[in-house]
Amino acid sequence: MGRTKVVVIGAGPAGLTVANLLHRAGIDCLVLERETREFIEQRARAGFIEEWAVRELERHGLADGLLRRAPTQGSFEFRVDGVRHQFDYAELTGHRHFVYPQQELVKDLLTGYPGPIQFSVEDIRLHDLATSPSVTYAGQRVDCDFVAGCDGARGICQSYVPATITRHDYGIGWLALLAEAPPSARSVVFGIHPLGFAGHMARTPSVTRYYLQCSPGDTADDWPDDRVWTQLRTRLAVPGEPIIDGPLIEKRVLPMHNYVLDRMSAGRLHLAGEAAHLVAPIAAKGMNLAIHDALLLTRGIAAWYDGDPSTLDGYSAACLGRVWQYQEFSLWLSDLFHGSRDPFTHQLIQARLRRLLNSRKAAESFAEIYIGQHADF
Ligand code: RFL
Repeated sequence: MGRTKVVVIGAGPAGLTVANLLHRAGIDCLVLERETREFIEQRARAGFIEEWAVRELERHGLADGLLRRAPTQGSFEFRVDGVRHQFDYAELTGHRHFVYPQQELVKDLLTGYPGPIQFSVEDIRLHDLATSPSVTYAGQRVDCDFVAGCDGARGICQSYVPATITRHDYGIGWLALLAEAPPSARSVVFGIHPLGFAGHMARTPSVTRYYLQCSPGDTADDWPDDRVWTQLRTRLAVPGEPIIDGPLIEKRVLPMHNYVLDRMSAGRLHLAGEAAHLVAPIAAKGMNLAIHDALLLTRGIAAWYDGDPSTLDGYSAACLGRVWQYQEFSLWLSDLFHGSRDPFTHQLIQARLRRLLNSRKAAESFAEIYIGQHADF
């Protein structure tokens, strides 16, 4: 039996940010992760981090690798009917995205965290969450003041919070691809096409992420490499900008759906990141939200130890405000990306794009949420 102040469950972006921030605040914690260290250091997912999140990580000394190695991007391109429409959100907001593979951030956060962490931990159970929590696993028991439930969409912590879950299913799939090939364009590209959406996002100088809208029931076997590259070349086609192909090192179908719990806390258990809310990667928001939760949670726990429980009491509401903003934006963007198969909605999309591209006010409003706003932490 042992004791620590906070047990953090899950070593993804949410859990590792919480652990690092707690450690820097002088609050002991223990991190328990189901997978091996090698596995989580290789798990490729996100790549686009909003500038406010980077500045917050920087403020806590957690962004050295990111600032040294991540290029920034301040514009993207819509491609519709073979025409490129550039959208310069850095010019509108003064802020840019940092392009940094999620597994690199995870590696940096693991390296920066000098506290205890255990990998390959199975069968975690939580007890007495109302007043004096403890966590058991593999015949061990750890008592603590708080549990930070950061174990993602397939974790166990969510089941301990008696919350109502609201869900949305987009009714489509995205074939998520990673190609060992340099980016084919200088920025993110959103291809809006009657055959379905296609996306292009740089990850590193030699790896590029692509997405293809597909049926939600498709499997990777339905998408042989030839079909992938033909569809990407068709849906992203513009004169003079060829798609550079290469070996596909990831190919999997993501069902596009969202969910949000209406509360993120139960007694001394507080959820953060995808344990509490999932947003499909349409607007590249999930990891940004995980970092946002982690910042708010550690602020609340630090205030509690300083004798102020009210910050932690307001934790759920503070997180869910941004979560719902990003959910709404994701749905708005989904309508823009996925409606072109139908001729009527294709015309509506053209009208929406004209407004976005020709009205500075409409563009500013879009840009503000696309890059995300800084909050006070
Ligand atoms: P994670 O990253 O899933 O981490 C949870 C951790 O908990 C562990 N775990 C357990 N540990 C102990 N006991 C258990 N019972 C456990 N069950 C699970 C897991 O092994 C894991 O290590 O959740 P977290 O920290 O909330 O972070 C969320 C982000 O990973 C996610 O939102 C992003 O990847 C979403 N996302 C993107 N977000 C962005 O902000 N920008 C992007 O550009 C972006 N691109 C993406 C994405 C997600 C994608 N996929 C795969 C859905 C691109 C893709 C393709």
